Parts: sequence; structure tokens; C-alpha cells
Amino acid sequence: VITLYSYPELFGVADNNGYGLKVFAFLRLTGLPFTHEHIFDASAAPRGQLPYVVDDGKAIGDSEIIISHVKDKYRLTIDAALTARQRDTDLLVTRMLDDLYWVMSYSRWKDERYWPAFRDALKREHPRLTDEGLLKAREFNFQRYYFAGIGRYAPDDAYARGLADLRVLADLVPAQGYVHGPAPSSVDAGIYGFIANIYFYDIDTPLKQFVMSKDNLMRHCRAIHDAVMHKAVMHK
Ligand SMILES: N[C@@H](CCC(=O)N[C@@H](CS)C(=O)NCC(=O)O)C(=O)O
Repeated sequence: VITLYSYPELFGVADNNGYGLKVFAFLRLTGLPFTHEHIFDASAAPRGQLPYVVDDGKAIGDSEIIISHVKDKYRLTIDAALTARQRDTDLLVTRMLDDLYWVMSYSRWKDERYWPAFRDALKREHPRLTDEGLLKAREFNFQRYYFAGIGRYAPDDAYARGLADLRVLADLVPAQGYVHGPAPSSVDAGIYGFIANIYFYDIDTPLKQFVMSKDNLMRHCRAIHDAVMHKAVMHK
């Protein structure tokens, strides 16, 4: 039995964090049963980061390790047909999404233009969050951004990174179907995790403006969203 522990929903998206939403979407696409627990406190997680799963009593952290664990253990075929080259692409995309993660997070917590909208959405949808708790989270994130490097960037320079990442995704995602063909594979769940957390947000950042200008990214995002929110099984 799998329990997924990840951050809470926002703007109709099942997790406001790209990594957690990737695992949620992956599990839903495979049809594997799981329970989803939304938490804010990451301290119980392996390495203190979300998401993590507990599978038959074993705690496993890191979205990529979780996905490869469940693929092995439950003999999932979602990625079985991929070539070595496609697997290499998946790794490159996954690492690039790590870069986009920082820019996206920066836009929410650090850019004074968008922080109020993000804060208000969190407070509206999760009334138990306090101003004090949000301030602490914000200061913690400022530290993370500083040490990761992105915190030393002026907003326009930060967005230049994120927009370069999004441009590559816009070139990769086809007009119809999914990255590696007519059915989604795990890389589509990963892309959804991050794009949905931009596209469905009512916060008009440069990242969102870019996504809104790309029909293929929007279509891909909506297709995965419909599949995972309505529990359609697209793979056995
Ligand atoms: N490589 C990890 C990254 C997960 C991650 O960055 N989680 C962040 C989301 S904000 C987190 O839990 N941060 C809290 C912390 O670092 O203390 C994965 O793929 O799951």
C-alpha cells in the first residue's frame, strides 16, 4: 500500500510543488492505488524534503527515486518501450526541470510583484496558515535561493533562465500526443508537475505569459490534468 506525502493543493492542482505533482500524476497515470496525504511540514521526510512515499512501511524520498522504486516493484510498463536515447532525454529534461523549479519558486516567494498574489492564494485555500508561518517559510526560501545562487539574480535575469528552460520544453512537446508518442510516459508526468504549477495559477508571471503563448504546452498540460484528476487509467 502506497501513501504519498506531499504539499497541499493550490488553484485546482493536486500539489503546489512540481516534484510532488509529478509523483501524483505518475501514480495516477499508471493506475496504481495510493492514498494522498497533504502536509506542510517536511521534517518527517527522508532528507527533509517533499514528496516522499511510504510503501509497505518503507519511507522513500525524492521524486525520481520514488518513481523508479514503484516502476520496479510493481513492474510498471509505462516507460518499458523507451529507447536508450529517449531515456537520456528524460534525464536531461528532469534535470532541466530542477532549474525551472528554482525560478518558479523565486517568482512566488521572492519577486515582490507576485508574492502578494501567491500569499493570498495560500491563505485563502489553506486558512490554517498563519502570517508568522508564511514569513518563516519565506525567510527560509530566501536562504535557499541565496545558497542555490538564484537569490542573487535580479528578477529579469532569473526569468531569463526559466524562459530558456520553457523554450526547450515548448520545442520538445508535440502538438498532439506526448513526448515519446501517443501515450504519456513518466517524463510527461514530470513536465506536467511543473507546467501545471504555472499554467493553472492565477498569477501573471513572465513564466505564465510564456506558457500561455504556446498551444502545445497548454494542450499537453490540460490533457494530463484531465487524465490524472479524473483517475483515467492510461497505462496498465
Ligand atoms: N530532488 C527532490 C527535490 C524535492 C524538493 O526540492 N523539495 C522541496 C520542495 S519546496 C522541499 O521539500 N523543500 C524543503 C526543504 O528543502 O527544506 C525530488 O525530486 O523530489
